[in-house]
Amino acid sequence: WAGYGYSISDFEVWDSSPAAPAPTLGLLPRPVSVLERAEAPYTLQRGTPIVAAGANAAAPANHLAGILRRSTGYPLPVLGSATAAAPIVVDVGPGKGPAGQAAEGYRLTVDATRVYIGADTANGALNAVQTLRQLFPQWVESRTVVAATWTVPAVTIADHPRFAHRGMMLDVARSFYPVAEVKAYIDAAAQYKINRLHLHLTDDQGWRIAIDNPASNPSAINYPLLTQVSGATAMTYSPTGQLMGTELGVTGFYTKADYAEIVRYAGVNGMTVIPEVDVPGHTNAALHAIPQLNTAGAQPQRPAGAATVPANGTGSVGYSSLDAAAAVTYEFVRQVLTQIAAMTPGPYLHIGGDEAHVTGHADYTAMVDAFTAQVAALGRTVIGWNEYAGSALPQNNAVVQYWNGDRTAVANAVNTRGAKVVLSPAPHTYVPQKQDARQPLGGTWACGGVCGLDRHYNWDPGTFIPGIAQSSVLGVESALWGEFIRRVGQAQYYSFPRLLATAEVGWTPQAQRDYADFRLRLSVAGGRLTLQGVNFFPTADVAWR
Ligand code: TNX
Repeated sequence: WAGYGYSISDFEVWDSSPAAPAPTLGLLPRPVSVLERAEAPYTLQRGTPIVAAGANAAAPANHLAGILRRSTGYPLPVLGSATAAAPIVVDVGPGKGPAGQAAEGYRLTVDATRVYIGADTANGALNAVQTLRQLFPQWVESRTVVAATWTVPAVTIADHPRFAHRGMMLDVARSFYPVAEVKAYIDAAAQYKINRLHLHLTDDQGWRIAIDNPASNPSAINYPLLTQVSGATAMTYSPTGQLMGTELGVTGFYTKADYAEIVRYAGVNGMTVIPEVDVPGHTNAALHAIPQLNTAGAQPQRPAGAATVPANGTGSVGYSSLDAAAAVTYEFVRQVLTQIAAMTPGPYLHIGGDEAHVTGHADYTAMVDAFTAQVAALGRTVIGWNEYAGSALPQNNAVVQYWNGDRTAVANAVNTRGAKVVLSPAPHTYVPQKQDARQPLGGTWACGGVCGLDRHYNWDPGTFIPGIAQSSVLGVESALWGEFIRRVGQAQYYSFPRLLATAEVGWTPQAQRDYADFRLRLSVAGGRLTLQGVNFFPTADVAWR
């Protein structure tokens, strides 16, 4: 056998025992270095405490305790570092993780008497927690208490991610996901070390984030109308013209308190929230809600006598635009970005910029240049879809998210403006594309047919954009567009298991990735996902067991 699960440096301590059938710890994503030792396993006991050593260890230690309590029924108290000889130790501080991997690296060592997690940061320790839970029997994922022997095999793991950005995008604009559903989606993804939650908050069909009236309001815009009017609209048709019948898009919106709760919950799970306000196209919902935006150059034009344009719940794209010539456009976008920045602790604000098909080139550039400058003025890093790559992006302070089209423009933005890149190429990361021909709904444009698990796994983000240094690639992101996807159960059905491919593409060194090996590990994940209630698609590409 081919040294499955081992790194080269481990071979010196590996004896020459005969071939064994497909040994697998089933770890997803595959860690950089795993040494499975032929020793007695660790067994969790009812009386075991978890020790949090270091100020930043409490959160990951509590997260671990929360995961283990649910199925074991053990109390698993989390203690301060006074009792450092305890069997489970979460040790966070400088130099505790693997050398040179301070941001997210971790060590995980298990022997018969002890589980040790060492990391420089809380996020590193959280990554170790997600690995450790996968080493327990699958019943650890049960939502009710199970009588089991809770063993963990003796291992030595040293691990860190290939890319800092391992994201997932949820389109809450076409069809809304209430906070509880977002949390369920976070839970399912966080276990695979997905660490960015990109919320597509606004589009033609709906506006999902509450904005208050500011003290200074030159155009007297009634900002709460955004959600009062356009929180009540959503998709009505699929883009292929199939009537959605009872599955109309879900309406709703996040209050500022809801959004804060999503940010908090994401943070507990190691995820940074990236809010997107899509401008200058994809803005019918804003034009429908706010009369002042309906100036002469805005698209579509409001009917004679009407204050705003009608709601449009179809899936057509590229028909709406803000007006580059109207001062109110810039006042509005600045106010929205300012309020969203104030409730977003993460460093990024996403301004969309995609598919502005009715916006003239000069108008598009004028608006995007202004909006990217507004984000920079708010002290944040702007992200936009790759259509905006040719704009005057803030120097060394912009991210291009590639989905389709011209890769040369992305390379130019990197090489002339110091931009970074997040990769969401449609054939490799778009989950509303069909993953199996039997799926009744789903796009086929990205792959000329099915975009199966293999397409999501077999690509290299490091070489995808020719002519840029790999260090310019922040990472990868799965994109869930919502034209025909309703509720978290369907979202999971389209995302899983392909999101696990993206998770591994973003985490594991290219040279250690292998599709057959991935499918083997994935085959044992189905039981865990089932116990968690994650509605994954049982693709025929995997021999589920
Ligand atoms: C293109 S990808 C869009 C979205 C659609 C998606 C799928 C991108 C930046 N824009 O508006 O939802 O295709 O139809």
